[in-house]
Amino acid sequence: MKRVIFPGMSRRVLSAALLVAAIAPVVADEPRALYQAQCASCHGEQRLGGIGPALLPGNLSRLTPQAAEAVIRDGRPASQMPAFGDQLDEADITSLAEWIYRPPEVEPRWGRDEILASHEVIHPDGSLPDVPRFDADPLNLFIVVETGDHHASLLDGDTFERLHRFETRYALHGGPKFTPDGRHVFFGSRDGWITKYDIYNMEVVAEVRAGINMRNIAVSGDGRYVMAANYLPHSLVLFDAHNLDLMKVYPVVSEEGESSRVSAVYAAPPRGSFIAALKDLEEVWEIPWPLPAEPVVSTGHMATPLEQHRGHDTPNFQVRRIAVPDYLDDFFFDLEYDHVIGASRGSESDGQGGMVINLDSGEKVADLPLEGMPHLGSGITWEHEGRRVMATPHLTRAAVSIIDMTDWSVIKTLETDGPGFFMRSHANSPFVWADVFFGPNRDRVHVIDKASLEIVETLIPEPGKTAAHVEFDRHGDKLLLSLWEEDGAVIVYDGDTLEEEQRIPMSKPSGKYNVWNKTRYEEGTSH
Ligand code: DHE
Repeated sequence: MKRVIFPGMSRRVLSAALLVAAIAPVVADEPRALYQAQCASCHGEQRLGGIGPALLPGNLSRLTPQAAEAVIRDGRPASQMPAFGDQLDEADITSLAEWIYRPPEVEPRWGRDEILASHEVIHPDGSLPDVPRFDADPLNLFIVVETGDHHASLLDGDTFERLHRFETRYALHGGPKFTPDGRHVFFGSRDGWITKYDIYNMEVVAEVRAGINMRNIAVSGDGRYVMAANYLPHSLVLFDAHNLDLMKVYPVVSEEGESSRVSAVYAAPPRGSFIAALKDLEEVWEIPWPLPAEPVVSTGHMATPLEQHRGHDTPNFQVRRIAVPDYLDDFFFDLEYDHVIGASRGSESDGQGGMVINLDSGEKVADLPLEGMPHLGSGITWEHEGRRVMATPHLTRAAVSIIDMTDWSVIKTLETDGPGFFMRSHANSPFVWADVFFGPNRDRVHVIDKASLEIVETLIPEPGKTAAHVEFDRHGDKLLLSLWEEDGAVIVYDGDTLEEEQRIPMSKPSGKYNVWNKTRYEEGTSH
């Protein structure tokens, strides 16, 4: 058996892998040693997850052992799971697949007590000054997540000066979420940590660990609550956003007692609720937060109490179960949050399409022919010839699909230079930016004209280097694109001329998040 070095693996992870390998010399027929040598650096020594998901029987219910062998052999598209077929023989692959279905020696636990014990308030809410310690427009700042050395940078969105750079928890995933005033931002890490950062004072103010293997977090439209979605344990966890005090742990279990991982949780401000995508149950969960007495005006779609509707009478913080016809673990919402467009992935029936569910009635209103794993979470919308359209990239198909949201028909399929991960625009921009994240053309970015629905330009900022994920400034004038490499950069472009203006060195920058766009739920960005 040969030893594997993961492509693109950071030095920190690599040294962890080598350390594990050094401690546990590999004996070919011993699955524990094989696992430690090949898998532990990403999936955790105890199989509790890391950069990769937890590998325990309770988290593999949608994967047959044969499919697990195929993933080990061939890798998993659209994830960081590489193919081991060249390094491991069939006996090793079978042995590893069997190992991950064995019950753990000690059942992992992360409940109330563990969450409370992890909680740290560094600067209690209200104890730091209320005025920014910088001159920049506080609504035109960018947060840039740097996954190479686990840092984040705060950029002035007008001058692109770096105001602060600070260490984050290991392997942040999902977008950081802002309070509606744009003063605080919350980060979620794959290993379960939630960090609250005070942008005005450029300080981490509170932290808590919500789970062992977490997916993402959401912040309520009024900025008062934070919800975390976990793969391990199977839970949603609610916190008071002020100091990250624990409010409630929701075990995610069906009425028949079957438990489920949570793929992700989203805030739906017009509905006044959190919406959770469940990985192992054919249900969507909606959990309302208390509606404010006064209208909240800071998000684009939350103007008056009249516009706030729930379409149901579920009490605050109680779960409303919405039964759906399939597993739905990747979501996109219409602007009003009346409908969720969902797609199933992570099972053998991967990526055959999507469906549209009315969140009030729970009824399926349309099927969407979107084979090739649409990445709905990256979808964006705009007005086209008097109709609202949405566009989504595909994780396993070189295409961008454009859908008319009035009748849910696919009106255009654009051929791209490879499967993409992220798309972005801004209401003030005539263009949509779509990256080519996978394959030999991962150094390319397509620019699509919103009026003609055609690719009008393909940029190659740095040949051979992955170019991905765009975010506009608050005005839609300039945008940032990541050179997604260890010695990477964010590149500032002019949104109209498409000319490069400057490069800011960064360590494998992934997502970039503009305060205005996020707090206003700008139509061209993720929410
Ligand atoms: Fe993500 C967001 C799921 C792999 C980088 N990713 C999201 C969200 C979901 C999701 C549900 C939206 C949550 C949110 O923002 O609150 N991602 C998944 C997967 O299921 C998948 C395919 C497999 C997995 O390992 O989890 C996956 N994601 C990746 C990566 O491999 C990426 C490229 C690198 C990384 O850091 O893990 C990656 N995902 C991101 C980023 C966002 C994200 C940067 C936020 C995008 C945004 O602009 O809002």
